[in-house]
Amino acid sequence: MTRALLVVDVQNDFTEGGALGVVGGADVARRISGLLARQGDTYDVIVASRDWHDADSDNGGHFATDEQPDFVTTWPVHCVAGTGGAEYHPEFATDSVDVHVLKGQGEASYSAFEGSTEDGTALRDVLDANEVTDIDVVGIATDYCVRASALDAIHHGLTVRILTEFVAGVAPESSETALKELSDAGAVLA
Ligand code: VGL
Repeated sequence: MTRALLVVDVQNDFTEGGALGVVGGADVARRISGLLARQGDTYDVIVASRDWHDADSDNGGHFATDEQPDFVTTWPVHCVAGTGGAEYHPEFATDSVDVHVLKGQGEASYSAFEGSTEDGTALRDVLDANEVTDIDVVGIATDYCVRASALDAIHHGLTVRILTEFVAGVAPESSETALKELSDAGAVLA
């Protein structure tokens, strides 16, 4: 068994005070740092993803430009590449992260599996090169990017666990629905 940890989008804009701040986001950043300090060495590969949208575009309709965001398919401008909002939350200790993935350049890209490293290697190829069989998924947001990333991990044939103390969602109801859907799809809620 080769186990990876995927930390999804623990970025300033998805935490309290950010453009799309999720309640509990900063707490998740702190908890993940604690997890890494205690158990980081039990993972063979640690990956972190960041939403990394273009500044000069609506990113395929992902940014609400002419109307109010509906917070389901359209969103306030967030995580624009190179801005403070797109940086990792300062309380997410990234020193043990082996692989950094960027996603969402010109498109929504909820899943980290749509992302790639700075040298253009797709996340799935990083995991395959490391012969990863199992993946734990944590981060923000439970009901959007964590959900989409974990579903893609299952579709990629990985054994998936969602560490539910280390996720935060946009809304309680859709987060609960997402966890149920992930469980039904074969993920273990740990
Ligand atoms: C996300 C809403 C919009 C996420 C990204 O990271 O879950 N949510 N864009």
